[in-house]
Amino acid sequence: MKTIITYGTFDLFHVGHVRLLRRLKKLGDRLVVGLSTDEFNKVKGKEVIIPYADRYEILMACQYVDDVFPEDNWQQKRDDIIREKADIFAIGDDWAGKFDDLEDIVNVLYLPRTQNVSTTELKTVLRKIDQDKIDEVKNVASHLTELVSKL
Ligand code: C2G
Repeated sequence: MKTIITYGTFDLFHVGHVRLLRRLKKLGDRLVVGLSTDEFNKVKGKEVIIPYADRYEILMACQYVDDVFPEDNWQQKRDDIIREKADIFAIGDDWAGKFDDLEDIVNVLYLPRTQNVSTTELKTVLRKIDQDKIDEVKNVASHLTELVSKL
């Protein structure tokens, strides 16, 4: 039984996350994910949209994921790897080199990220949609005000 372990926030679950999890599952038999808690995301400096309970449920529904546990600090990886008997620690290459210190107990891999999609970009698009809607409502309101003033 070859176990793969990875970590992340997985906010606004998107195709970049799916492709990474699919690739990770292909490396072994069992994939376990350390999911960053809402509190730990504050430590990571990340503003999350989707709360931990929902991000947990979404990941557990993913066919590539066998188990999810909370990631609430930077130091827990070594203990997690030993508890889960992980053979491979893998994560996107935006973290290249950051976890090489774990090489004494696990095979560390950095995989290419999926280009042109990220939670940050999705948030920007969502904000833009909001702003467009606000502008549209403002235009309608000013048009109505103009019409009423002519009555
Ligand atoms: N990812 C990807 N392609 C993207 C976006 C993300 O391959 N377009 C990968 C990331 O490289 C990471 C995983 O999907 O391996 C989860 O991404 P994030 O939720 O952004 O993870 P991050 O906040 O980097 O958390 O202790 C490690 C951290 O918890 C990692």
